Amino acid sequence: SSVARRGRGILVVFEGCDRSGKSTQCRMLVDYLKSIGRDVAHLRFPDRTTAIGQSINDYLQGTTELEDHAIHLLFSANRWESVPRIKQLLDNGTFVVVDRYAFSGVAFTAAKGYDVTWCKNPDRGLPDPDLIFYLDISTKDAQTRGSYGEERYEKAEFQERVAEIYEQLKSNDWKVVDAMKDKNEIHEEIRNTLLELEEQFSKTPLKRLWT
Ligand code: FDM
Ligand code: MG
Repeated sequence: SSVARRGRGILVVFEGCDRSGKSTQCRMLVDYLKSIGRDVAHLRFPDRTTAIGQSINDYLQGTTELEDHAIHLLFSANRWESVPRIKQLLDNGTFVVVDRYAFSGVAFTAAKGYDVTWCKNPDRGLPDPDLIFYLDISTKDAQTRGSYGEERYEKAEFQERVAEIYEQLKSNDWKVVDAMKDKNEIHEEIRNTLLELEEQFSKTPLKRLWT
């Protein structure tokens, strides 16, 4: 295009409990960025399309059992295997919008009773998201959106513990969004935040997570 290069792309992550609307908001943001002519890639973790992702999928669907630490490391490996692609996209000035990231990894394993620091270690050094949108919803409200699915972890009691770990992980720079608001209102809030901060981030080098 004839537009001057704007610097690197922005890494945007969506986190939140099941039924918080993450996937909807990711889609809306990706569609919006495309509509204004931006290059954008939409990723989600777990990425079930790879060999590692297939093992994760089997575990989530309950067709296989895996030891808790082992599955944790597979989720992390599933992120690491996509790092070359993420870096390349960002280098090319592409927005990367990600549905779940290392925070899900920590929240779901720590919710089983494991040490948060241990859970963070394998993901230390991943590309650090520029923006983290946390879609905040109570487990009660999430349940009013219809019953949970059939996959592992889709139980109210477990989701409650996941939410507690997210609370511990949240830092000041997370953008916490009230997930009970109207989805269009949430989308506007998110895109405004992104457009406001885009220039600033595109000029700062990508950092490494938890280092
Ligand atoms: N999940 C997801 C984890 O346990 N660890 C991780 O690192 C990630 C990325 O996998 F229950 C859990 C969260 C969820 C399940 O996620 C599948 P999706 O978003 O429903 O596909
Ligand atoms: Mg799910």
